[in-house]
Amino acid sequence: KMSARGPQEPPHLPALPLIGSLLSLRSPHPPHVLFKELQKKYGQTYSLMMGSHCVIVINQHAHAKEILLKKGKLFAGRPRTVTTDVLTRDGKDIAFGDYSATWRFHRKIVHGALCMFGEGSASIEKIICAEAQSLCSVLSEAAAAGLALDLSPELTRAVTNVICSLCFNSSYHRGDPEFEAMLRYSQGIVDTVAKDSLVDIFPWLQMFPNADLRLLKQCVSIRDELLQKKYDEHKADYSDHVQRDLLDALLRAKRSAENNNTAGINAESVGLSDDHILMTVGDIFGAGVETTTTVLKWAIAYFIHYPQVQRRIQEELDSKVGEDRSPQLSDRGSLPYLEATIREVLRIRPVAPLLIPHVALSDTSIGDFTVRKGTRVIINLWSLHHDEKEWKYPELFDPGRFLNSEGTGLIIPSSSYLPFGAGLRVCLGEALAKMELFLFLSRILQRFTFSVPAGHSLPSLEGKFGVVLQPAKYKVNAMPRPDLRFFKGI
Ligand code: HEM
Ligand code: PLO
Repeated sequence: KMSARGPQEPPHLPALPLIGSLLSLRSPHPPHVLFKELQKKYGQTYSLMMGSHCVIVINQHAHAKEILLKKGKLFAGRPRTVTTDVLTRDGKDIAFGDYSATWRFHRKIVHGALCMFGEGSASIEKIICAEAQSLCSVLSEAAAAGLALDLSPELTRAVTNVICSLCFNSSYHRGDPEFEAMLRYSQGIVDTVAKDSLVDIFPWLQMFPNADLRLLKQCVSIRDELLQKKYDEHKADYSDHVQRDLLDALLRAKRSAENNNTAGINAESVGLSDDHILMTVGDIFGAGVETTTTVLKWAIAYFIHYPQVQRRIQEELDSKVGEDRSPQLSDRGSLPYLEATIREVLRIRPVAPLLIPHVALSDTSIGDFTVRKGTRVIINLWSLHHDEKEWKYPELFDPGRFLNSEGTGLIIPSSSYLPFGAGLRVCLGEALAKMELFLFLSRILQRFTFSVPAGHSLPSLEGKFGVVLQPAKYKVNAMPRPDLRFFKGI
C-alpha cells in the first residue's frame, strides 16, 4: 500500500557531523527502551545516524515482517563493527558474519548436525534429562542445608554441558577450572561485545586505550585458546566413520572438500578454513550457553514474583505427569500452561531485544520509506513485545494470554511476537532452546518450589542491556516439594 505522497525518507533524528545523533541518544534508559520512547516523537519507523552510519529503527511488526520475511534476502546482511570483528576474526562466524555462500554453508552444516542428534542413544533429550537430573541433585543438597542460593552457576553448568556434549562430546564437573575460566571470559564478552559503545560508533577510537576493548580482547583470547584446544584434540582422533559432535561434522565437511580438491575447489575457498570452523563452533557454544541460561534465570525470577503461576504449573505437572516419573518431551502437548509460561517469559524479557542488526544488501524500501543499500536496520523486538495496541497491559506477566479461552490449548494472540526472529537469519537454536527450557523447567518445578530467602528482597525484573538482556543476580530458597519428599533421588 503506497501513501498519497509516494516513496519518502523516514523521519530522521537531528544529526551533527561526526557524532551523528549521539546527543539525542543520551538517556538514562537502555537502548531498547529509549528506541521505544522515541516513537512518540518520530513515529514507529525512524532513522538516525550512528557516527557515519545510517540506521533505521523498526518498532512495529508489519515492517519487521516485511524486512525479515517478505524481503528477507534483501536485508540478510550484517554490519561490521570493531567489537564483533574482534570476537569473530572479522566476521568468519554465522551470527555476525555478512550474507555469503560461506555463511549459508555453515548454517547448513550446523543445522544438519543438530538434527542428527534427534534420535539414538546420545539423543538430545537424553543429554538434557541427564543434566536436569544432576541439577536437581545439587539443588536438593543445598536445599537440605537451608541455604540462600545463587542458581546462576549451576544453571549455567547444566546448560553448558548440554551444548558441550553437542559441540565437543565433553562436559564439566563442579569446580572444573576450565569451566570457571569459561564463566569469566563469557561474561566479559557479553558485557562488552556489540554494545553500542563509543568504540562501535567511532571506529577510530580503537587507536586509543579503551578499557572495554582491552577486556574484550583478553576474554576473546582465553576463549580462542579453549576452542583451539578442543579443535586440536578432535583433529588428533578424528575418524571418517564416527561423527561424535558438531566439531566432527565440520571436520568431515573440511576433509571431504579437501579430498575433492578438483577444479580449484578447496576447503579454504568454500569457507572451511580453520578460522571459519573455530568461529562457527564458538558461536554455537556461546549462544548455546548464554541464551538458554538467561531465559531460565528470568523464568525463576518471575516464578518468585508470581507464586500463583508457579503453583499452577506444579498442579499441571502433578495431574499430567505425577510423581513417579520425570517429565519428558512427549509430555509437552499435555502441559500447555508450562508452554504458555515459557512463551510469556520470552515475550516480556526477550533474550535479544534488538535482535542482531541487519543490513540492506541493495537499494530497497520498507513500507513507503526508501532505504539505500548499506543502511543498518535495528528491529526493536522490545517494542513489538510491549506494543500496547497488541498486548493488554504489556508489562503484566500473564501466561494466560497464550492460552485459548478454555485454558486447554496454546495460541499466539498477536503477530507482534518474534522471540527467535524470522526468515533467513532466524535463530539456529530455536528447537534446541525450546527442548531445554521445557525439560529443565518441568523437572525442577516438579521437585522444588522457589521463593525469596528470609532477609532478601525480590529479584529485580529490570534487566541489564547487552548482547543478551540478563537479569541481575539474585538468591532463592529452593524448597523440596513436600508431597514429593520420598521421590527417589531427593
Ligand atoms: C540468532 C534468539 C538460543 C544460535 C538469534 C536471533 C535471535 C535469537 C532473536 C537473531 C535473529 C536476527 O538477527 O534476525 C534466541 C533465543 C534463544 C536462542 C530467544 C533461547 C531461548 C539459541 C541457541 C543457539 C542459538 C541455544 C545455539 C544452538 C543462534 C545463531 C544465530 C542466532 C547461530 C545467528 C543466526 C544468523 O545470523 O544466521 N537467536 N536464540 N540460539 N541464534 Fe539464537
Ligand atoms: C555470548 C558470549 C560468548 O562468549 C560468545 C558469544 C557467541 C555467540 C553470541 C553470544 C555470545 C550471545 C548471544 C548471540 C550469540 C549469537 C546469536 C545470539 C548474539 C556473544 C543471539 C541471541 O542473537
